[in-house]
Amino acid sequence: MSKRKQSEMTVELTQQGDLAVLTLNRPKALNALSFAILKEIGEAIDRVADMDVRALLITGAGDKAFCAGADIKELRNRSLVDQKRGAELGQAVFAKLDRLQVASIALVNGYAFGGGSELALACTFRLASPNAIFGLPEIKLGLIPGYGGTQRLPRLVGEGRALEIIMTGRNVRAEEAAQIGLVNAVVEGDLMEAGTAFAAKFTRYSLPVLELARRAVQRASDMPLHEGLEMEADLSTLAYRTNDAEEGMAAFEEKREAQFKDG
Ligand code: DAK
Repeated sequence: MSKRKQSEMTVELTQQGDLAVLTLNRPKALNALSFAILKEIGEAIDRVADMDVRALLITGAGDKAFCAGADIKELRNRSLVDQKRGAELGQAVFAKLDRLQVASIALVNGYAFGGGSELALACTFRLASPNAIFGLPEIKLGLIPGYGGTQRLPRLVGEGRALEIIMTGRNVRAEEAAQIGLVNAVVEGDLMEAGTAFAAKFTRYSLPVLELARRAVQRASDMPLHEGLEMEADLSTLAYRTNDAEEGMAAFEEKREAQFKDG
């Protein structure tokens, strides 16, 4: 836990039922990511690892923005060494989401620009409100994305689309984001409720087995097919060794609902 008082925190972490909810709470600056906030996000993700939860929801306070990106005011007049460290900090914080034992869902309510889009891209899933607008506008500032956008966007939407979005810096509205696979769904109404319902579609399954599925899929684009298949054989065998696999298959035969125990 940070030494800062909870009241001074710009990142809030709460538990709602079996979900952790991380809220970026700096609405006056459209939840822009200062380096202090990045560190708080990292600390909060570390705390999620110790919580008894089955998924993490990430959202932005206010009705205008998920997150308007890196704090541009902070990016100026820094040495190259500091800039590199800054990029590595953002990358390392967002990469914590990959290693978290539970899946993460970005609830994108409004603008998700630059680092905000990159945070959403680092989540396992993305849900968007109809007014959500994504973009990697770094090129307009004379920059390129530094918190994982050049790596995660092409993996999700393909190289051609990613290059076009990054090199033009254009906005991608919710509807298009869904068409190109940048978001899993556009949802009307309360985004938190939609996120909770989305999580409920998978959180009743075995947590360690869900984690194995995430690992296998996430690493697919990092390796040649034959290596990926080898990894899949290993991870699927690991899943087979769990008590939950035994229970799942027994429940099928006995025509009853499986009672998974996360083991
Ligand atoms: N940083 C700091 N303040 C921001 C901000 C941001 N990214 N976005 C908005 N704000 C602040 C505004 O300055 C304004 O503050 P006040 O002037 O009231 O004090 C307040 O939030 C409300 O914003 P607006 O008045 O502009 O609101 P509008 O509705 O008119 O416009 C907008 C909303 C989202 C279209 C607009 O605010 C906007 O264009 N914001 C900037 C979007 C953006 O360009 N984001 C940054 C992308 S670059 C790195 C390398 C690269 C990067 C990071 C690190 N390293 C090597 C370390 C790049 C990262 C990025 O994210």
